[in-house]
Amino acid sequence: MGEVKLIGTKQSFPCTRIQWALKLKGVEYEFLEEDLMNKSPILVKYNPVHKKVPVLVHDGKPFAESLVILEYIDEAWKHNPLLPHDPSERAIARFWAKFVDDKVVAGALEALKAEGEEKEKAVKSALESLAFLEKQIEGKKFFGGEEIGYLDLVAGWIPLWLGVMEEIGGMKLLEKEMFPSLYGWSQNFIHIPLIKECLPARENLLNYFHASIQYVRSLAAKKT
Ligand SMILES: N[C@@H](CCC(=O)N[C@@H](CS)C(=O)NCC(=O)O)C(=O)O
Repeated sequence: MGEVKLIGTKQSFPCTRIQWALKLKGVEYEFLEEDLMNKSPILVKYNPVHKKVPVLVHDGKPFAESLVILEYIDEAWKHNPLLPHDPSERAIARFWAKFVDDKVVAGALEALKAEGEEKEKAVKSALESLAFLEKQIEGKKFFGGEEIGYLDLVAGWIPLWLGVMEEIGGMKLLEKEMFPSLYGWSQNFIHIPLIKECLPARENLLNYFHASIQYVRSLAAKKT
């Protein structure tokens, strides 16, 4: 199995994706908590391009970018597969994973940051992206079917992180009436013990997002 270390932070959902994958595979790992305000030499050494978490270090070899790391984990430890077996289904899962990061995460962050008229536009756009995801989970227990799979881990930030973004941003995105399937999935997912045990405390996340949004707004105010 080899030595496995995960460089990350508890508040980061890309890092939580990796913790979930390692736990689903039953892989023992050491969690190296990173201070993103004062990045460690080991983070800079292992992810010199982006200097971001998560970084998975397996037998001394570093891997960055959470979607890439999830695929690595799935190939390095083949039991309890995360991605579907069929090549076309694998490609489709990858497509939606990229959509989650490029459109759903980015859209929710835009809506969180925006103010005034811009907020209305950003919320509308985030809702359009969520509507596409709703279609993907309709009639299914998990995105992966009967078992938790790759796309569930990628979308797994929605139940907790999106709720925190909604609270800080004074907006509602995941409406039960508008997105019944996605809402149902998120309630089910967050209560699975293995999923729950890797989640950060909601209070800590609220403080983290609150501080981040104030910082972003103070930078924007300085520019104007
Ligand atoms: N696309 C990357 C995103 C990683 C990312 O944005 N990590 C954040 C924490 S959630 C980070 O390390 N930020 C530090 C920085 O931007 O300097 C992934 O999926 O791994």
